[in-house]
Amino acid sequence: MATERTLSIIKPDATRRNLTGKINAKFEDAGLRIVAQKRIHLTKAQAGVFYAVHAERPFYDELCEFMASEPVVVQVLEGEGAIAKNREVMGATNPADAAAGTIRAEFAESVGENSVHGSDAAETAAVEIAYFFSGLELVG
Ligand code: YYY
Ligand code: MG
Repeated sequence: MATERTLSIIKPDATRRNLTGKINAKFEDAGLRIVAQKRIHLTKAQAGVFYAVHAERPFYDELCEFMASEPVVVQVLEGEGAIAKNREVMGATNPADAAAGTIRAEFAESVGENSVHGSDAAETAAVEIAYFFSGLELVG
């Protein structure tokens, strides 16, 4: 399997509870390397562009409000099969369905406030990384 990069976001429910370090430890324990990271406070409009794929879904407005409610930590994770590995470490979207030991099982508060985002495919990872980072900020 090839070395990949994926876009991760530690969401407002997790930054609010000061869980950045605990979540980063989960990534590192799984062999994912943080090659870029910054703490930012998204506007609702910026969150809306990021989640544009969900624009027609009933939860879209609430999702964008939530993502702009407090700071987030955006990061690029690198490793063998990083996209799938990160999804595995994150756990299912709904924490009630997330496997034991995953970030969402341990930390997520609800399906909406579920602590982390991770890209779902190589194409989306490339677009999402470029949304937040310039090439110079990726330090592998
Ligand atoms: O990729 P992932 O975050 O696991 O789930 P998506 O289906 O892409 O949905 C993005 C985001 O939207 C999810 O993390 C929470 C929110 N959401 C929601 O609030 N209610 C749903 N029924 C589904 C998703
Ligand atoms: Mg998704």
